[in-house]
Amino acid sequence: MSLGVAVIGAGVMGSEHARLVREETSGAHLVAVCDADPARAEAAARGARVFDDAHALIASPDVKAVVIASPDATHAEYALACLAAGKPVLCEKPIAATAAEGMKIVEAELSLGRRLVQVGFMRRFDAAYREMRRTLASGRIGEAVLLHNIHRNLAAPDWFTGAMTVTNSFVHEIDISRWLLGSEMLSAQVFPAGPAGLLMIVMRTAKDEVVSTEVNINGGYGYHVHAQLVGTKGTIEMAPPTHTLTNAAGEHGFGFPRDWIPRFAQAYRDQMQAWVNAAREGMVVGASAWDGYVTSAVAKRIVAVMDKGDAARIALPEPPPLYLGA
Ligand code: ISE
Repeated sequence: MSLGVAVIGAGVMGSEHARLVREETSGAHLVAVCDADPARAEAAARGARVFDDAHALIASPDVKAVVIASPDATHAEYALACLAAGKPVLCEKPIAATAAEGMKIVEAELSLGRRLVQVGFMRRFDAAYREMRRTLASGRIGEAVLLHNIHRNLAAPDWFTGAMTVTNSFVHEIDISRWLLGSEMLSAQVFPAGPAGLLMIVMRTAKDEVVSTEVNINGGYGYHVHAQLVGTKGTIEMAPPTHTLTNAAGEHGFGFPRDWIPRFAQAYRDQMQAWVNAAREGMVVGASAWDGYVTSAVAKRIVAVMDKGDAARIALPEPPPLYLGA
């Protein structure tokens, strides 16, 4: 039976998730969209029901699974309500505005005795990152030593505060670096560079790998994500994520999109299909609530030192058995 999916939040990501459910996902249909702005909700719903109260949407009997794409500060409240209703959730990153709220979601799953939350770390579904992980596992480039990440946005909106560079953008590198290397982060140091919005963050893992990341929320030319993994016997890095190269105006090359949706279009599609397939089987794939909590806990330590230039030690609790092997 087709899964009735509802989307909370009809901004850039919520509208895209609603479109994916409507047009590009098999085994699911869009039943409702909720947003404080009714016009935005109507536009994303395209005939599905519209709510202005997320709790009423979660309680609705035809809503069998929920995508949370509302502002970061509301994620935990809605994820906890979905868990209380026993409904599977695809929650946009970050899982919560604080690590403590992220832990509440973990605790709610522990008391239910099962996992219902997938966090929308869509890079885990990206073909390039997947190939880098497979290549490392094959032994072809030896043991991992270094991971260099670049994460540039075109321009940050006014409401994007300093800490959000870490809690909203850099959380992607925290998650994907843990996933690629299979290591937890032990320490981090932040080197602010140039004008506001550019951070160089260097982390060391429990296996002594070094992860360097340029997070630049005002890169000025487009959306650009790159990674290069250095091993003891070779390296693997992303090739330009385009299918074509253009010759025009005396130049040869490819363009950068304005935001992450075109760059990660297939990853978002695959993430949605994988979530729906798993939810229909009563399972969860992708990043777990524990992964979401860990990224927020690491982000919190980084935010605490980012203005001081100190190195932060990162101490994480052991994962509960529910999350082992997840
Ligand atoms: C945005 O919210 C996203 O999730 C994008 O994937 C990320 O690259 C961007 O920096 C964030 O602001």
